[in-house]
Amino acid sequence: MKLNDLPTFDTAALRAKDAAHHLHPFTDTRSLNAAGARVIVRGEGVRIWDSEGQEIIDGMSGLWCVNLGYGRQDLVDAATHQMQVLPYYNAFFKTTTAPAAELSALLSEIAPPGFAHVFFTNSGSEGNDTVIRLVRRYWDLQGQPQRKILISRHNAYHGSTMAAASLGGMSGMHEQGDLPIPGITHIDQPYQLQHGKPGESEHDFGLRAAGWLEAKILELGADQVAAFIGEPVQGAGGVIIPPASYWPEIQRICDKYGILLVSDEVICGFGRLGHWFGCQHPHINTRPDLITFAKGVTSGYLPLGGVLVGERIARALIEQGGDFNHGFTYSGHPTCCAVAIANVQALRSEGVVQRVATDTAPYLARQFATLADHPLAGDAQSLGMVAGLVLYKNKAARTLFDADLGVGYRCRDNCFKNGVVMRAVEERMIIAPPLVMTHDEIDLMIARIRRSLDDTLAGLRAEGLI
Ligand code: PXG
Repeated sequence: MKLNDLPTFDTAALRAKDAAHHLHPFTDTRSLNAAGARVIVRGEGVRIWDSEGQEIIDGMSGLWCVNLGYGRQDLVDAATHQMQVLPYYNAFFKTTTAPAAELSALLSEIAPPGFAHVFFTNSGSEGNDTVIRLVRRYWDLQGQPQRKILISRHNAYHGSTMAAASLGGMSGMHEQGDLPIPGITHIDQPYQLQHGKPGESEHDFGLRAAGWLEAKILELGADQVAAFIGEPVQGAGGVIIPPASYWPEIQRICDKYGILLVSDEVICGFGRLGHWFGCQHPHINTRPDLITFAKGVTSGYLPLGGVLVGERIARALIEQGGDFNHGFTYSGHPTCCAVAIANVQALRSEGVVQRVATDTAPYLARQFATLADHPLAGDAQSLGMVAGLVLYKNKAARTLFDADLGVGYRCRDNCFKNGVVMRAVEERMIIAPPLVMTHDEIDLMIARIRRSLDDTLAGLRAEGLI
């Protein structure tokens, strides 16, 4: 469909309906309604368009998920075909469907060695709820039912259900709803800007940050601890890329105390870091027992998530476990699985994951790093197709703006105005563009980000804030 073929949208009427009836996620409804929501009506490649015709480069792949970009007819065809043949059937009572069986096998082909099984959910949040069920069931079956505690990190994001939000370390979420639920505790994140000591090398900081896990295990008693969960690179927390020394040390500590390691790959999976899973990136290099996935498994075209279950847990569950009393109506939804198959096949046959590693991500890294010469920006870093920088009030002195000024939000709004989606997370500005972005599109995206930094700086100067 061409843009010109689209129906016209009555933006004011849509905004009014949205304001009157739609409660948005993670949103202050009153201030959103005062401004009015932007209505997104179309996507093609790495671009989206709003109802007023503005073209915008989607630097966030929707919400870290549209890995293949928009407008993929093969994914549409896969969904259409499956909906015509069998839109839905369940996997509960001795039945399966062709897409669920095929996708299970395909995932075990692309997963790291030892991952022969998958449990399907609809979302990453449900995936992480499933992780808790699997981990506790595993230790029950091992005759160690007291091993209940999961250790996570402050400022982690693991989802929005009660359990996933508890696993996450977002204080704003914990404050609303008496979270975390019992049996979940947090250590500090490996964010050197926040926790580094003067003069400390990145390497040493990474080892010290991993050491917080060992200290927590010793504090709780190793025989009480079931698992450690982390995102290879924290996404929603602001693209926090840990030092290379961090994850291997976390792995060593988990091994030492026999604690399960869970890699939450809802963002880092399906090629985002240039490998099928983030744990395979040499910078991360872990051997998890469970891998949570969602988002990129379908490039966001339909909702699907799940948990890849490593050998030791799968064997216990299958050989000793009997019924596993857990599942969702839409676990293994055939239409979602059909789209996932088409998506994985395209990522593979078009060499997208490989190209990210050898070409697209290195190019993005070089171009993104140039932003650090802007007076407002520093620490511009990326890993694979995620990148983040820090907005500094005074870069030389490494001082940050007062949070009340909302400088990140000003910058984000300027980005939208200039035709690029970039997210603000406190002092950090972040992107996670589609994996299929070309060099020219990267150049254009970086130019628009630079212009937005200029506009933000000009605005701060005009108000006498800098
Ligand atoms: N784990 C990770 C690492 C995630 O990034 C989830 C779990 C939960 O997935 P579902 O499918 O339940 O949303 C996520 C989701 C943001 C933002 O502001 C990020 C996510 C979701 C919503 C907002 O960056 N990530």
